[in-house]
This record gives sequence, C-alpha cells and structure tokens, in this order.
Amino acid sequence: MGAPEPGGGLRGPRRGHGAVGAANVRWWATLCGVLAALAGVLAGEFAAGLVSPSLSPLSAVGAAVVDFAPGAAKDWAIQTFGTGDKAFLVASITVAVVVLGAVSGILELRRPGLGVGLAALVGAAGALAVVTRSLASPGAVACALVAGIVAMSLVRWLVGRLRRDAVPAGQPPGSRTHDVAPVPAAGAPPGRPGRLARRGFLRALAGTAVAVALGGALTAVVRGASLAAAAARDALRLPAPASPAEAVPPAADLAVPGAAPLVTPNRDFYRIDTALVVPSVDPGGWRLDVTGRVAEPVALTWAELLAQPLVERHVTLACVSNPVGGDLVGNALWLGWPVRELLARARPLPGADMVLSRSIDGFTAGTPLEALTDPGRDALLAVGMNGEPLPPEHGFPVRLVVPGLYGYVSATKWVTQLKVTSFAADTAYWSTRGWSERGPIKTASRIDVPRGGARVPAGEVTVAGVAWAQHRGISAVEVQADDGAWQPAQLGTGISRDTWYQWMARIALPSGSHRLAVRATDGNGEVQTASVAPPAPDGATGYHTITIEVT
Ligand SMILES: Nc1nc2c(c(=O)[nH]1)N[C@H]1C(S)=C(S)[C@@H](COP(=O)(O)O)O[C@H]1N2
Ligand SMILES: [Mo]
Repeated sequence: MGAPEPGGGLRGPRRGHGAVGAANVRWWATLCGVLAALAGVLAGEFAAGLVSPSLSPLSAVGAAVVDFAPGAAKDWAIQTFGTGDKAFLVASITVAVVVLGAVSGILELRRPGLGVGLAALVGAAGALAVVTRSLASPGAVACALVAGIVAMSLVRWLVGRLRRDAVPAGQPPGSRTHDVAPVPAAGAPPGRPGRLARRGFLRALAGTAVAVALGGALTAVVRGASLAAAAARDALRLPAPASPAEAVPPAADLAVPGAAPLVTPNRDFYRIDTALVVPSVDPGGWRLDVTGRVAEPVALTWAELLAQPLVERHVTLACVSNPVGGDLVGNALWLGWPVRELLARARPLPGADMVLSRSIDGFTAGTPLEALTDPGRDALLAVGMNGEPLPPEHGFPVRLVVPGLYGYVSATKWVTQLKVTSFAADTAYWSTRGWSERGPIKTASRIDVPRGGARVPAGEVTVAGVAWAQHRGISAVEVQADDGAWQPAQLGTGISRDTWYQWMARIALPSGSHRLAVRATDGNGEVQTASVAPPAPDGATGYHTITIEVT
C-alpha cells in the first residue's frame, strides 16, 4: 500500500480521462476509510479513558484475541516475540484496523453503505469482544459502539464527498469506480475542472486528519493520565496487617464446579455506583475529614492511614438492588483500619446516631453510628481488596466496608468525609430516592448449579450455591424439589458470620421437568422468609427457585 499521490487524482485529468484518475480516487477512498477507522478507535479509547479505565475496546479486542487464538498461534507468538508478544499483539490489531479501514473506504466507494456496513460489523465485533470480558460493563460496551458509530459516520461522510466530487453528474450512484473520472463540478469556471468541488473534499479530508491527530493527542493524555494513576496504584505496596485475616477452614470451600468461588476475584466482583466517570484519586492528595457532631474534628492523610495497625477481614458485600437469585453480591478479603478507632479520636457527641460518609463524587451513605463504633463488628476504612490496593472501580484509594449492611447505606467508595450527624438531620443519597434509611442485609440463598433451564442427566443431581446473612451467619441450608419435603444441604463451615457460606446437596431426580428451591436459616435460628418482595425499598426476599430438565 502506498500513500496517495500528493495533489494527484482529483486535480483533474492529467493524463486524460479514465484509469489514472479512477485509480487515484480509489487511493483517496482508501485514505478516507483508514482515517475513519482510526478516528473510531480513538473515540472509543477516549471514551473508555473516562468511563471504563480498566476495559477499553482495544484492550478488550486484544484480550479476546488472546483468549480465542489457537494455542499453537499463542505459542508461536510467545516463542517468536518473547516479552514483546504484547507489542506484537498491539501491532497486529493496529494493522488490522488500518486494513479494515482501507477496505471499508474502497467498499463505500463501490457502493454507498457497503463500507458503512463493514464498519458496523467491526464495531459490533468490538462490542462482542467487550461483552466476553469479565470486566464488561454497559459503559465499556458503549465505548465500543461509539467507536463503530464514529467510524461508520466518517467513512460515509468522507467517501460521500469524494463520490460527489469524482463521479460525473450523469453517472448513477453506485457506478463502478474504474468508470469514474474526475469531472468539473457544476458551475466550476471553465479551464479549472472540478476545482471547487475538489477543494470541498480535500478540506473535509484535511479537517478529519487534523481532528484525528488532535483526538489522538487528547486520548493519549486521558489514557496516559489513567495509565499513570494505574501505574502509581500498581507500584503501591500496602503494609502487612497487624491483625491478619481469619484462617479459611478447608471445609469452607466445597469447590463445586460452576458454583461461586468462596472468595470472589476482583475482576469478577460486581460493581455498582452512580459514577459515570470512575473518580481518579491521587492517594498523595487524599484526605479524610471527620466532621459534624464530634468533640474534636479529625483529618486523616493516606500516610497516616497506612501507619495505623491494619486488620484484614473477609466480608461479603451485597447490593440492596440484588434480585432473588442475582449476582450483585461478592466476598472479598479487605485490608483496612477499623472506623471505630478513627471515630474514637473524634469523640461523637450525644445526639449523634448516624455517620454520613461522602465520596469525592458527591455520593453519600448514611450508616448507623453504632454499626461503626461496635467493637464486635469490624467496619473498615479499607485500602486493600484481595491482596492488592483497591481497584479504581471499587473505590481506590479508600472505601468503607461495613459487615451486615447493604452497600448503599455503608460501602462508600472514594470516601473523603465522615460527617457525624443524625438520621433526623441528614438524608443520604438513596434514602431520598425511595429506598429505606436503614439497610440491614436480609438472609438470602442462591442456587448456582445447575443453572435455571439446564438439562441434566437423570440420577443424583448436584445442586450447589451460596447463602448469606452477614453478621448473623448461616446455620442451615435446605433444598426442595417440586413440592417435596425440604432436605438439608451440606453446609460449608463458612469463613465468618460476615461472609457467605457455600452449600451443596445431591438429589435423586427422575426424568422430566423439576422445580428446585433453596432456603437458609441464619445464625439466630431464623428461617429465611418465603414472602416475595422486590428489591425496593429495603431488599428482595423470597426463595430462589429454578426449573431444570432431567433427561
Ligand atoms: N462513591 C460511591 N460509593 C458507593 C456507591 C456509589 O454509587 N458511589 N454505591 C454503593 C452501592 S449501592 C453498593 S452495592 C456498593 C458496591 O460496591 P462495589 O462496586 O465495590 O461492589 O458500593 C456502594 N458505594
Ligand atoms: Mo447497592
């Protein structure tokens, strides 16, 4: 592939009408396609820098290529390029983008819509690559769609201008390009064939090129900033806990394939927040202010926080929006400083019964003061999650984790302020929007295996999942097939009463369609309620029930 001849092609028939001009028109179309594709990719990466820093369309495609490439190809790349295999991957994807862009430009010249169609296909493939990633989020998918839409619009617009300038007026749209020769635009002064029209196209092309260059610089800045923040985070070494985590009893992990793992890896941990743009907080400038009804307002810096004796605890976080059987729940190992120690320094005054925690992005949660000061409950100012600094999406550098309370009343990410106040005086973000002021987590249980609608062979069917009642613990799980008796399941020992418990049962089932239900009993002996309630205003209830086909 070469560059378009400078000043060639549309400068009118230099060597007579026909092939030469047509060939140049194809070069221009190629350039249009390449520019449109690059602009699309940049737009997608730029948007990802803002809304989805850990998963951009390009990184998703790269990861998907690695996942789906045959093992032999991967081995070859690693052997050939060694540690340069990533650079090779990036180079390959770049070449693919340029080639696909070029092809879309030529197709669009052949027949309007063809190139747009190819750009749409590539954009959809990008979105699909995003969806296959565990970090996939609506925002990340939107970034891939933005990339596709920008590429589609630009190739259509640029090649449209090119065609208008290059196709003779009498020729029907969609005519073969080799028949195309540059002709004077209507109204162009005689002797200067096609000049005005030509300028329009060249201006459009040059404008796009400038926009792509500027966009590239801007994207580099945005991505660079989030990459720099990520690098700073990667370089952090969190202190070892003064009080290490509870040992995980071997009998806690039933390890049933397909069931939720005992500890949720960070990349699979659900994410819920109101942030359109993941806040990028520099720990060096981070400060937590304890204000309000306290004897002594206190401020805490990152260095001061890390100098405290930290504790490590497994805590299962759950979202109040989680429907029965849903996956807005996850268990992680958190490293942090008990909030009660900080509150003890500030000394809350009489009359205070709530702490309004505020995020750098304005989100607030209202937590009962006693849940934060309770020596029997390790409410943490968390800095670590599963052995690494908090991921940006999960609140880097500091968030709250309070065992036993739904996230919306307790788990403020990117936390910067704790205002000691009262439920009478202050209202938190979700409490003004139809959700309850208090949010203790309700006892829940979920069937992970088999999946609803699965077909399983007749005989003993393994049924397994998780159950949680944070801070009360789980004492029993039972399963029911159709309208039969409740049968006790085998219960994992659990890590602590603040985490979920795995459970499993083997049930003999004849062939046919069967309904399976699960229910748990909490540590106080209270059986999970069968009464069905939606998530709003204070958490869903009812038994998770699935239907399977035994063959
Ligand atoms: N800053 C901020 N913190 C927040 C939220 C939010 O919207 N903004 N959402 C809360 C809700 S509703 C939940 S369920 C948990 C989810 O935490 P996760 O995304 O780390 O799983 O964060 C809580 N902390
Ligand atoms: Mo939530």
